[in-house]
Amino acid sequence: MPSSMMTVEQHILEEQRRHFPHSSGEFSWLLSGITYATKIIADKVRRAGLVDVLGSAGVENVQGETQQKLDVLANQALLTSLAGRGNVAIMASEEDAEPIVVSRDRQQGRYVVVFDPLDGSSNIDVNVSVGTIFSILRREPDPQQTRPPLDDVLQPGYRQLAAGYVVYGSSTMFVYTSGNGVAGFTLDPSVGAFVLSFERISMPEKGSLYSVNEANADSFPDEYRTYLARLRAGLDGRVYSSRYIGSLVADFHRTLLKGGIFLYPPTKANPKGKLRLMYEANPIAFLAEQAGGMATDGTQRILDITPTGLHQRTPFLVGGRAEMELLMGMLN
Ligand code: P6P
Repeated sequence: MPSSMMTVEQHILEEQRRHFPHSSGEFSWLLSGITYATKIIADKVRRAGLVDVLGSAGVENVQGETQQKLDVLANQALLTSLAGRGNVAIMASEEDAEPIVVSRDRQQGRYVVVFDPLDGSSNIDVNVSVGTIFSILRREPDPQQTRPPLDDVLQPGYRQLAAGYVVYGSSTMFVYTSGNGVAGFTLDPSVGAFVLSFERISMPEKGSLYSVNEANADSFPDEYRTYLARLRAGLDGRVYSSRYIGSLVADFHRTLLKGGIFLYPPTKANPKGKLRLMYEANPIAFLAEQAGGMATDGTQRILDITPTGLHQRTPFLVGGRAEMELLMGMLN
């Protein structure tokens, strides 16, 4: 099939046939639950100024952050779509304090899906790119229904079966990995399908951009300030520029395609980092490694961290090999 006609669902099926010849295709069915929900989200994001989805929903989420109306809509779209797939036992969302058990599939459901339904949502009102981030984990059947749902969710990132994001930017793109490289799909509004646009994405080993909220620089540990000064002075003849959107998916998407480094170090306000391990750092780290990059918390590989809480935070450093190896050499 010409790649220009390859949809993400067909790509998943091809991947499964190639790497898991005996799989039942239910993984593709699960992924289509995510793509369906993100098409609903994309439609609302694209028309945010015309339909009543801008502004605050007037309530706080588990993070203590004011929920935007689109946060609520995006969360509901994913919960409803995934619960109807018939193979998802548990879902965990940035917007909900505890995991959600899909009662009908609690015994036999083989998947856990963890997601940030609308990351960077505070940017919506000013028309800046936002994104959906997801992580898919295996779940052993629990016929006796005795295992606490959180035990199925709190798995280290190296056990992810697949991960990805949708960036609602100048175009809407679905980027994912199932452990065999990273592929990108662009939503074609004329047919309502995500169509293959990047067969295999590789992160450049050396870039010329760094992405960090410089307003926090005074509270970074000294090594980070020294590192950023080193980049500004030039590395191997490359002088670095700074780009920071303030929306993780958009900042990472640029880093994935152009190289360089994204950093959210420990700060005074967030001494353990701001970004969430389970539904921000882990999926992005899986993608970065699959594209040839690296992701750490400053001391260890993100994917090796054993989670202790659904909403735990972590320092997050992700980028091309050259920038990451230099930083890790300065931190350790
Ligand atoms: P700051 C958005 O709120 C978010 O969770 C990420 O998308 C983004 O990378 C980060 O926070 C931005 O945080 O402190 O720089 O505004």
